[in-house]
Amino acid sequence: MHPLAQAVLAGDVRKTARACRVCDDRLPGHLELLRDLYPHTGRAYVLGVTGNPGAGKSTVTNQLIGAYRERGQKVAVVAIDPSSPFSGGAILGDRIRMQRHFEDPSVFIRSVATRGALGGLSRSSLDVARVLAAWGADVVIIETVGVGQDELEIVKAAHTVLVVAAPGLGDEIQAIKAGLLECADVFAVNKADRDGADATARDLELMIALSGEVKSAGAHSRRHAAGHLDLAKQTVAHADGAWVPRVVKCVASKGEGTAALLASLDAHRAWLASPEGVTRAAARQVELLRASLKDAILDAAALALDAEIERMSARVAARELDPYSAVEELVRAFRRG
Ligand SMILES: Nc1nc2c(ncn2[C@@H]2O[C@H](COP(=O)(O)OP(=O)(O)O)[C@@H](O)[C@H]2O)c(=O)[nH]1
Ligand SMILES: [Mg+2]
Repeated sequence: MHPLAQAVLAGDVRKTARACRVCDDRLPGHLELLRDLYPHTGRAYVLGVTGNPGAGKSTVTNQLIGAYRERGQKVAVVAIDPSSPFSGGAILGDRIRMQRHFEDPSVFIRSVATRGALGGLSRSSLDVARVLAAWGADVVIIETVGVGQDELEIVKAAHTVLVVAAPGLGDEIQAIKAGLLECADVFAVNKADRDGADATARDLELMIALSGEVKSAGAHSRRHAAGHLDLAKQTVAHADGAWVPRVVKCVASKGEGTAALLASLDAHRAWLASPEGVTRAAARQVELLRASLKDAILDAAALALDAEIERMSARVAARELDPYSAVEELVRAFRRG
């Protein structure tokens, strides 16, 4: 067993921090460490929190930490903010917003550095999340800015995806563009103390209802599973057992709405045990494994074909070879091993 694995499993905070660093920086032995820890990571509930910068993700996270702590649960937070990799400003802000939990030995807050490598960010964040699950966290919250493919990949690895939106930022439209609507399980419309929160919540409800209608229209001929929209109650129900994303208004800076938010997260967690929930988890697992495989193959190919890639690039640049044939040739070379 990796020397750090035992300490992580024993709940040693300092050594767990070191284990996080080993994984984040991919230091020698990190795969061995992760392999040793993996069998102990299945118990944790992983919550992905995403949304535009400034929407209130860290403030909401702070409230959720408090709520889970009240239940006596151990909580870990992995905070990622690719928007400010150098200044560290966002991370500092996050620290301030989560400060009251920094002294609590049952709360572990870890920030993950951004890296340029393709897929690197999602890989290190998920690895760190696993270390923290092995440390004994009942809940692992991964906070990330929902802007890119990398970030979507990260939250998709979570059991539940919480998207934090705020009025006046055009978050409803952003959510569609960024593909968030497809992967959000719960929307928090934060800053409900400001104008426009009702409108934002209504827009989101409507978009959820419409996307539900489209989905069930496709399935209609098969199983007559049309969703119905009840605007009066602001709820949408699907007959086919699919989860319908919920929209909850809150004022995270004052702790208002946290209980309702938690109730929705709990409801989603319970849904995950249903046949439809199990099916979704399986589909997500396939996606995840594909993504890891892509990373691994890219790494392996870049390593094995380094010289070959340079040679081919020179030939393409000199127009002796077209790029399509070059790629084909590289794939052949990689297959030959
Ligand atoms: N008015 C108001 N401001 C809030 C609320 N929640 C957070 N904020 C403020 O919004 C700013 C951004 O919050 P933060 O949690 O750092 O957002 P993040 O970038 O999404 O993590 C901070 O100045 C917070 O104090 C809220 O419910 N109402
Ligand atoms: Mg933040």
